[in-house]
Amino acid sequence: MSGHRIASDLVDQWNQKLERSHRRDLAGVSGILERRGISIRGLLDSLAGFEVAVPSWGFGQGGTRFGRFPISGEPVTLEDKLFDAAVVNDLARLTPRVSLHIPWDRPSDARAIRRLARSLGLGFDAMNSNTFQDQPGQSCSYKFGSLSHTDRGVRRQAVDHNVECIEIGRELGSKALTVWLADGGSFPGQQHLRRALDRVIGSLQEVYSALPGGWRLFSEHKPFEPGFYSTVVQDWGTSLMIAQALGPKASCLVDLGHHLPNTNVEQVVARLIAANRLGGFHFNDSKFADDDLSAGSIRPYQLFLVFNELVDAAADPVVRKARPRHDPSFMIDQSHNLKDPLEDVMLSAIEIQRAYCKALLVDREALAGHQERNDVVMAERVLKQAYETDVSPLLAETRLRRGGAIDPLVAYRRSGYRARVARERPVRGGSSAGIV
Ligand code: PSV
Ligand code: MN
Repeated sequence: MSGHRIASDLVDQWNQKLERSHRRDLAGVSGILERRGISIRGLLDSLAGFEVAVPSWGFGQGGTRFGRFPISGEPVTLEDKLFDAAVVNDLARLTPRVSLHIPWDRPSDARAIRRLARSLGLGFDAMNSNTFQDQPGQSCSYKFGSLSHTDRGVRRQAVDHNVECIEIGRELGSKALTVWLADGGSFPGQQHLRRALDRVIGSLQEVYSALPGGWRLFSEHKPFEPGFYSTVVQDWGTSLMIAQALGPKASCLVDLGHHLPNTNVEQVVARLIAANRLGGFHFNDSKFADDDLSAGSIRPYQLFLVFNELVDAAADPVVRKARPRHDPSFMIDQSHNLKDPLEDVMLSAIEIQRAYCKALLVDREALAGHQERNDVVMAERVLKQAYETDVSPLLAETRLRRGGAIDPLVAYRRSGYRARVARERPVRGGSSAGIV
């Protein structure tokens, strides 16, 4: 069993070496922020409450349509993935929950997995169903759709699978189901565009009625792929129609990579907040399409602007009064085809936290005033001033206070974790293609 956590005394040792320079850096940024009238204590309190879930499928090496080049020590079992997730959380102290994909991560003994997770300081976030691939032994094929299929039997199978995901999630302590559908078509005429959506809504109503109390259902949109002509849940508008048709436990999930080029994603977020149907996020970044690149690696300003909407909404009395409560879930959904997945999950979580922290620095009163007076330059300057502040020492301080590493990447590399698990875990096949 590859249960190698990184010993906390090693983390402490490395922290001690870095502590003096960290204190100096922290004093520097604290001075700047205090001059702006920002309370460091309030900032650190908000950061202490911020968490992001990690994807179980993000710990294996991803690939492209053309090939996959595995890294040594890739996790093979769900247990392996939990050990990797625990390392990320132990060092960054930011990711205490794991989001599972079924059947990729179907636990053979859910109670034992829940116990193992707890012993590693982890819990479970949203469950993800998978009706975009056929599974061995399955009686119907999803080649022409799942919840939208013309055949009632296929729809039944897809509904049952989603209900099974809820049941597994219930045993694990999860509280949400994320539904992403590959349903759509690659050629005009293939599908009746309106009826396909009617069938998805009908099927999801059955899934919705199986949600236990306190659970939420997230509907995730995506414009294309695998369908290259039409996708049934192609954008936030359709996703919102679905959520509204289902009921208050249903809301929309925004995967940052699931938009056509140049979409104003922060405005999509603002609209979903206005409709009180923003359920959560799949964070990643993209240059061309659904590239699943590391969060903040291509468009860090966009990530900041998304958090700017979230921080603004959290302080808005209208949003605060809304029922069901505005409480979006934060999850990472990435594929790592070149980087060590464990390093990238960890660093991406920190980039997301960085965007949140910078959004907390926005002088909202000043911004509102400039907006009222239509002072475009000053309004933008307020945002830029927050965005350009180096908040790294505040993030490091948050980790340190929670028992994590000042520099988690160096701590991880020095720990020799990857080499240790490489000795234990069998090598997974390399040449075949595969996104995840
Ligand atoms: C689809 O591209 C997606 O974003 C969905 O969230 C899936 O569940 C995930 O990727 C994993 O393939
Ligand atoms: Mn996603």
